[in-house]
Amino acid sequence: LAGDGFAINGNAIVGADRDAPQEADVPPTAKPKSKSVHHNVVVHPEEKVVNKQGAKEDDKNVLDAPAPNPDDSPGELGKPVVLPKQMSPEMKKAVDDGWTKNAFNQYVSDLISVHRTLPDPRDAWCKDSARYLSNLPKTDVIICFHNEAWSVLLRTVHSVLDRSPPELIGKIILVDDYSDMPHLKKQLEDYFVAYPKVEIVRGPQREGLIRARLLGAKYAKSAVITYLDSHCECAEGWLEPLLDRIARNSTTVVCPVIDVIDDTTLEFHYRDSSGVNVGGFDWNLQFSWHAVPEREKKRHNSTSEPVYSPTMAGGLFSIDREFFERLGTYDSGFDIWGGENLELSFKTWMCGGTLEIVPCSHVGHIFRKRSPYKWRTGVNVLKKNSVRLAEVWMDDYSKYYYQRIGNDKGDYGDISDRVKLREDLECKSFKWYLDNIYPELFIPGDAVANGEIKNINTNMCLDVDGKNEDESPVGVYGCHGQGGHQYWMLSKSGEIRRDTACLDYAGKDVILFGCHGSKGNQFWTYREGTKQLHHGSSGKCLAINESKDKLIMEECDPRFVRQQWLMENYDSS
Ligand code: LR7
Ligand code: MN
Repeated sequence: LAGDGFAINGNAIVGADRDAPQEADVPPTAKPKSKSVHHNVVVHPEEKVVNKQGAKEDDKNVLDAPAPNPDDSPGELGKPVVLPKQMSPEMKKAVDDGWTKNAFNQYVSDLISVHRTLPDPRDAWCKDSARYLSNLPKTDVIICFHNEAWSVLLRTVHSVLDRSPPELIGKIILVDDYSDMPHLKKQLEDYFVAYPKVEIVRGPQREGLIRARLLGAKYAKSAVITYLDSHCECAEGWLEPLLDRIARNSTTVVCPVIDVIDDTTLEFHYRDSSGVNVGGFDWNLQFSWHAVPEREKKRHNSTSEPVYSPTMAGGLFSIDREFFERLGTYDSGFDIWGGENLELSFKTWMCGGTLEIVPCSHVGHIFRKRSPYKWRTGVNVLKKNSVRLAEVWMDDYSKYYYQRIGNDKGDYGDISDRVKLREDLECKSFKWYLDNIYPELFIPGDAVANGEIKNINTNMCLDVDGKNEDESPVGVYGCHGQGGHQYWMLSKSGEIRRDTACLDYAGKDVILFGCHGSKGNQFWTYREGTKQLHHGSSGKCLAINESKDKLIMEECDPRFVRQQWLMENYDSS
């Protein structure tokens, strides 16, 4: 593993092999424990082990159970906290600073108890304890953070301690990925002295969340590992339904339903089981959510039963520790953020496991609109991770991703170990995965054409500014040959699509709209001879306007060059 860290547990320093601190401060009972934490760990020269003063590891999660908050305290029961419109300049500055540092409303979070209550999001079906095995395995909970807000991090940890059966929690391992915010230093260590189950591991350099998770995993001892992001809140009964699935089959990897904690008000919005989504991905290798497919619904009597999911979002899941190791954990060549969720999803399915979303288990997550922390400069980290993923796991289907990035793979490092892992595990093919686990995914190879759609005699290509979001207007932009927003597919059924969005014309503008598969406004025919793109329901043709900066729809006339388009990789057969 890259990057060994040092473990810190509470505030008294013990038994580091090197640069050993004051032994006198160390209660004798604490010492063997810290050693055992390390027995199979390569000790980094920087490694320091710190243990708490005589804290006894028993099955209690909380030393002093907190007094319940009055129901009208801010944010109790997951209610929103709304700041006044009029704020003093000092308060306004504090609010703005909180947003800048965290990309969520830290000021509001700080007003809410770190032990706040949540509504119980479970269906009645879930509350029947007879559904769960009585002898569930323990889990260690690993929470990685890079510069997380104090109240948010603490609320994450307390939500685990306060709402899990104590006998099911081994340790809570907080992995500090080289944060520099002062409250995450000694203040954090001091705070958790009172909580014997909480251990802090600090990496010696910025690793990114993937290697930080691997570092945390080295300290895990329980049968199951549960990962959470550092801005989560576990709801009542979240853990038992997850562990139950693993207890029944150790190759089942499970995710809770991820409820939304609002980034502005910290309101906890939960989804009931009828609104459960499963994970997918697109050929840009971005994760996406989808309604539970019909074929999957048919397997169940109740919407509360666990459902198969082609992929996971990444941050919140439980996995049998040995199965995780067998799968080769994560690719440690993945940097900072992204792609690891698909890697784990693909190999879980391809190498003998199953991946499920468990509707009875609910954990909230603060979804934010931007990433508040620094990534690496000068490298496209996400692309590098995704290319590693594609090279190792996607067989010939990797080409569809490469088309999306202009066939420029860049330097993605050495992957020979990961290729060998896949061989050793004798995993199934990516085609098997697509056919059996994710048949809903549109395969670009099934398209009649794919790539850019270029207006003849101009250098203008069909382009959409921004995301593949519904109702984004489609226009033209100078052809850049790099895929991205200029990558389109013409499907056999006459859609011009990208991922799940289709070119749609309802009489006004040409826009992107979710593909519905019923032709109509999304039905296009490429007339190879005249190079026209004919629209089904209107009978018009797609053209570029006179100033060559907009799309128009007009009566078809093969003499107009403005109606002539070149479809890349058009297959006339
Ligand atoms: O360099 C870093 N080091 C870290 O330790 C960068 C991040 N981190 C930590 C960070 O503090 C946080 O706890 O890693 C965690 C994830 O980072 P976020 O919260 O900034 O990103 P995110 O919520 O968008 O992350 C989603 O996608 C990631 C892809 O690598 C991971 O899989 C995250 O775990 C994942 N989060 C979820 O799945 C929660 C639900 C979001 C959705 C959909
Ligand atoms: Mn997150």
